Parts: sequence; C-alpha cells; structure tokens
Amino acid sequence: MKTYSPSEIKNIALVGSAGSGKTTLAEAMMYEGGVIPRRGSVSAKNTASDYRPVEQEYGSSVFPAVLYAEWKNQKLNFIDTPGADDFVGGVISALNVADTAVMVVNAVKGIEVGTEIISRHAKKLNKPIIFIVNQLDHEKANFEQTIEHAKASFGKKVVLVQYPVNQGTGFNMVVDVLKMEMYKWKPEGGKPDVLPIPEEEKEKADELHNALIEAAAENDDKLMELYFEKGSLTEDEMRAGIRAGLIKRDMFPVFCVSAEKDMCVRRFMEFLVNVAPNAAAMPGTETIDGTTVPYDENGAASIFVFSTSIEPHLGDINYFKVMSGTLKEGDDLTNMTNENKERISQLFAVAGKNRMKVSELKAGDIGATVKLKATRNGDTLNAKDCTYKFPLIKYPEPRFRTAVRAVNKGDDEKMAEVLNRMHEEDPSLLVEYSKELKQLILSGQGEFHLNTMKWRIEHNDKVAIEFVVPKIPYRETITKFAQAEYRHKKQSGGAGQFGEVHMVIEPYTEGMPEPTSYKIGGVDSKMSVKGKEEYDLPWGGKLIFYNCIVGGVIEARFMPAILKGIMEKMEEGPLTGSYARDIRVCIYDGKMHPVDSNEISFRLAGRHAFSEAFKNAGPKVLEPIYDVEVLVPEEDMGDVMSDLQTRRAIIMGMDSDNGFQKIMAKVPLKEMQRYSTALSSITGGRATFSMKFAGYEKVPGEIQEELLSSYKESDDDE
Ligand SMILES: Nc1nc2c(ncn2[C@@H]2O[C@H](COP(=O)(O)OP(=O)(O)OP(=O)(O)O)[C@@H](O)[C@H]2O)c(=O)[nH]1
Ligand SMILES: [Mg+2]
Repeated sequence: MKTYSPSEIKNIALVGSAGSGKTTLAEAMMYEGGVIPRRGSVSAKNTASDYRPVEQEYGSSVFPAVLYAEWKNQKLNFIDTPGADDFVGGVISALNVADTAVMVVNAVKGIEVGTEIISRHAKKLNKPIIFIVNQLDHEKANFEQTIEHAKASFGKKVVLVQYPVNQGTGFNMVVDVLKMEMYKWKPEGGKPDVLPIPEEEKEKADELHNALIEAAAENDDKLMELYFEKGSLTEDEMRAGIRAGLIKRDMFPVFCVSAEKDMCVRRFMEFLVNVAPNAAAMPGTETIDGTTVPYDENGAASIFVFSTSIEPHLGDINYFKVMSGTLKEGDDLTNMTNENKERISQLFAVAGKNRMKVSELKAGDIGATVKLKATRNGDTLNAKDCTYKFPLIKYPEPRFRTAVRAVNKGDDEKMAEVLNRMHEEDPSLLVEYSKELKQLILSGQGEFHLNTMKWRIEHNDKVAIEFVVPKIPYRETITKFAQAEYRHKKQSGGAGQFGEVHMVIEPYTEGMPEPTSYKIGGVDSKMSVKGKEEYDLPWGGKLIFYNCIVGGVIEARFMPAILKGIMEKMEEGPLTGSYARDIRVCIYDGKMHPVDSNEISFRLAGRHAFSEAFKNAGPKVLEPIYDVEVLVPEEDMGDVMSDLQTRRAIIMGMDSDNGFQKIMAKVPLKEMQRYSTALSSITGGRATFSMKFAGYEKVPGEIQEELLSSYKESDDDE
C-alpha cells in the first residue's frame, strides 16, 4: 500500500442509531474501494466489521471496527461504530479520532433518539456531520419525513445534496443537485448510469440546487461575492463552500443511499474524496497542556492509542492515530503515561478482521500494532525528545449496575481477570470489588451492554457467571442529640478489663459552632475542649471527635482506643450495618481503673456507648440519589413520567430540546435498577437517559422499617 500524506487521508466515523445500516454501508464502501472481493452481509454473519462472535450472535455491532478504502488516490479510514445506546463508548472513541462523522439515518425511522444523542457527542467534540439517508429501497422509506425531522432537530443547516426519485422497493434513481445529474442503477448496484435530470424533476432539482449554492456561499465571504456577481457558483466553488461549512459545523449536507443494494455508495465516496475535510485541513489536536499539534508528517512522531481489542491467538491489538510525524515499522517509542519503551515491531492498515502490513504511516492516519508491553487506551507514545501527551477520552457515567459472581467458586479469579481485560477493550465497562457491599460490581451503559459481556465470558472464556442484584450502598446518620455511657468490666481469670466512657453525639453540619455546653440529665454541663479530630470519611461525610475530659478521669492515651471503637461502629452502622456519616462526638466523662484499664477496654466502651447513643439519636438510613436526565419523544412523555413517579422520582424540571423532551429528576439508586431496560420497553427504544450521583437523602419511613427488619445486628463482644 502506498503511504498517504495528511492531505490524502480522511478519517470518518460511521455513526447512527442502531440498525440504521452503518456496517452494511461500510461493507459496500470497502467493496467499492477494492479492499474486499465481495460484500458480506449482517444476516450472513460475514461482514468485515462485525467479525467478533458476539456481534454475529446478536446481529449488531458491539465494538468500533477500524476499516479503510483506497479511493481515487486517497485513503478513507472508516470506523464503523455500534448504534445501540449501550455501546456509546465505542462511538466516543471513534469520534475522538475522526475528522468527520457520517451520520447514517434510517429512512424508515427518521431521526431517532440515537441520532440525537450521537450528534450531541459529535458537537461536544466539534466534529462535522454529513447525513446519509439509508434504506431508501425499503418499502416504508420516507425521505421527506426524515428530512423534516432532521430540520426540526438540526435546523436550516441541513441541506440536501441529493434526493431519491423513486424511494421504496423499486428504488434505483437519485438526483444529485451538486452535480446536477441523475443516477440510475441496475439491480446489482455499483456503478450507475449517469443521466440528465428528467423534465419532471427539473423544477425541484433547480430549487434545491439554488438552495445548496446559497448555503455553500454563506460559509465564505469571497464565495458570497462571487455568487452575487455571477448568480451561481461552479462545482468546485460549491465544494469549497460546503467544506468550509462542514468544518465550521454550519452545514450538514444530506446524501442518499441504499447500502444493501450498493446504490449511490460510489458517489458518496467521491464526495468524501472531493469535499470532506482531510486530516491536514483539520485544526490538529490539543495536548493536555494546551498545545495544538497539527498533522505534520515531518514533525516528531507521536501516536495516540484510542482503542484496544483482544484477539484470540494474537493478544492485544492497539489501534492508534498518528498525531504527528511519520511512524515507521521498528520505531522505538516511549509511552508517556508510564515511561515504558515500546517497539513498533509491526504496523498494519486495518479492515476489520483483516490486517495489511505496511511499513510506515504518516500523520493523520489510523493504524494498528501488536505486542506492545504496557500500553493502554488513552496512552500517547512518542519518538525520542517529543513530549506531547493527549488527553484521555471521556466516557459517560454508567447507567446500569449489577453484582456478578462465578457459578463455580473456583472460577472467581479467572472471572475477575477476564473482566479486567474486558475493561481494557471497553472502557465504558467498569469493574470494581466493593469492600462495603462485599460484591463484585459491574457497571456499564445498560443491560444489553452487560449481557453481551456475559455472553463473551461464557462463550469465549468458558467461565459460567451469574448476575445478582447489587446491594445499595446505604449510609446511616443521626438527626438529634443523644447521650450515653458504657462501662466495660471483665474480671474472670487473669488480668481484668475496665473502661468507662460517657459521650454525647449530635448531627454534624458544615460550619456549626464548637461545643460549649450540653444539657445532660436536665443539667447544663460545660464542655472544655482538650482536643479535636476531624475525619473526612472514605465513604463520604465526616466524623468529628472531641476530647472534653476534665481532671484526667480518662487519660489522653486512651482516646485513640475510644475513637477506634467508635470508628468500628461507624463502619458497620448500628441500624443496617452500613457506613455511618456526619456525626459529632464529645467524650466528656468516664472512669479508669489503675490496673485493669487498657486499650481494648476503652475500645469496647467507646464502641458500645456510641452504639447506644446512636440508637437514641433519631437514627436514619440514607440512600444514594442520582440526578437523572431522560430524553424522550413528545408522544412517550406521559408514559415516561408516570413510570418515574413509581420510582419515587422528584421531577426537577422539563424542557424541550431539539425536537425531544428532556426530563430532569432526582431518583434513588434503588429505583434505578434496570431502568435502562424499562425505559427502552416503555418507549420502544426511542428514549435515552443519563444518571450521575447527586448525594445522600433519608429514606422514607416504611423503607427504613423494611431495611431494619431485614438486618439482624450481630454485635458480638469479641
Ligand atoms: N432494505 C435495506 N436494509 C438495509 C439497508 N442497510 C442495512 N439494512 C439492513 O438493516 C439491518 C441492520 O444493518 P446493519 O448494517 O447491521 O446496521 P448497523 O447500523 O451497523 O447496526 P448496529 O451495528 O446494530 O448499530 C440489516 O438487517 C441490514 O441488512 C438498506 O439499505 N436497505
Ligand atoms: Mg453495525
């Protein structure tokens, strides 16, 4: 393969809602580009993109697939991304390294919530979008409605470059209003006959042609002047205008295809070659310290690893983009995260499961390598003396959590190892052992996401696992002042034990004044603070501990033991065994024994006094609350709202947003279990949501009762 320069490379993320036809389109483009000898299909499970067993099992893409096509002396790198909302992690990885997003829209379904979500990610990353309306051969294709939806969501920036003449089962003609010609395909698709625009289409074509010229001219003052002078623009001038509009995200041109029938695919590739911005035309990428690195093939070699896949018999394949310079086979690079030296022993251009060896790749290009020692997603690898470091890719917060365990206990270790490897491949899958819940918690983007992971472990790694309901990380706190005292005394056999502790406890709030006096047993008792310790608890919230002992009735050396006893109870709250938080404790009195007092005595006295006080201090269970944002089409709004009401949601606001309704709510984590699945079934997959931890709130009384009765306190005395 020839080595392409930055001006000959275009990186395109194929994005769009689930099943819109991205993989089928990628297949057609690679076939037309001569990379594969025949087109596979999703149903025959033989596409270049969906080559993993899990993708064939589910009939949809799960991971981003790096592909390419050589077309008219340019290299078009494609990343075919999964459309299901659950796999948005792959979309984000792809968009990060793409110059342009090609948004595949299903002409039957129009603009879907998936289209909307993905376009938000593209916007965040400032990537141009080209729309491609697919499935025009489908009997229910509705191009006009799709465009209407697109304009409602994306505004006037949506401009037609093509329209279908005869959508539906007989589809085989498209009018192109940039080139002002009509294409007509034979049933096998591919290369069309190029025909003049027929009389009956002229008026419509002229009108759209003028609209396109105007939209193109608007992006450049010089073009605008030319347009006013001549009343028209040449094809090349239009292309320049469209390119400028794309880069500024001021124009979203629309194309037509039937990916399945390979119709209009070649023309689309021609457009990508002629108009889509190449790597050199894009502004370059900012490093973490704010330097913009242009795609310069003569610069210092630097690559950014954006995706990793673990292949049987081969190990890790790292996919990267050359951010600067020219990367050659055999180059020695330094990993900027861990300073490890890595040799690029082999370099590949990738077309899904097919890899072609190449000897070098220049700035802007995407490729793969194998056998790196300690390189992960998000790492920058540099040639000597280069110090660039590119920011990590940000993935969305998880939306679905489950506990997981191996069916056979003996497999636990292997399962954990496989799951950690899976996180390497898919950074949106999180694996964490929770010491608090004593469960291995898996979180990801949805039930479908985790189910595909489960399938892979069971089929690829032969480990049977099961999902278990994850426990909720409750917290405990108190709501009022309470006093308690406890004497620990033991005299049987050997040395005795003696320790007595008197304490008051009260709810801690930020900025409260230091304690001066408490009413204890109806009497005002002055507090004189001898010592104060403030702890930011690892599980959130605080513990403030005051030593207010007067006259040395407990020696200061026993204070750490008392605190330890309290901490033990804080770690295993008296109500439900959950962590306690936001409590202020004053030790104000007690007793020692000259011989029998020791640390263990005071630890136990402290622990019991605290437990006792806690129970009298209006104790409450707290539960984690999440900020939830749901994006839903107007017609499903009512159903989604009533479902939220059953989840103890507090609606914080509503808004209309690009043709969708946005609901903002606060919802307890307990009620969010399987929400992704429920929302999808309520709305037929037309809605999406995000969730983010907001804080802890008290649970309602009846739920507290339930939790208390299911927790049998085991408070043995050691
Ligand atoms: N009629 C028709 N069907 C199509 C066309 N393109 C794709 N399909 C069908 O639509 C289904 C989904 O196609 P895919 O290519 O897997 O879609 P995708 O966007 O890659 O899907 P995900 O990876 O799951 O997001 C398959 O059954 C395809 O055969 C088309 O142009 N016309
Ligand atoms: Mg796909």
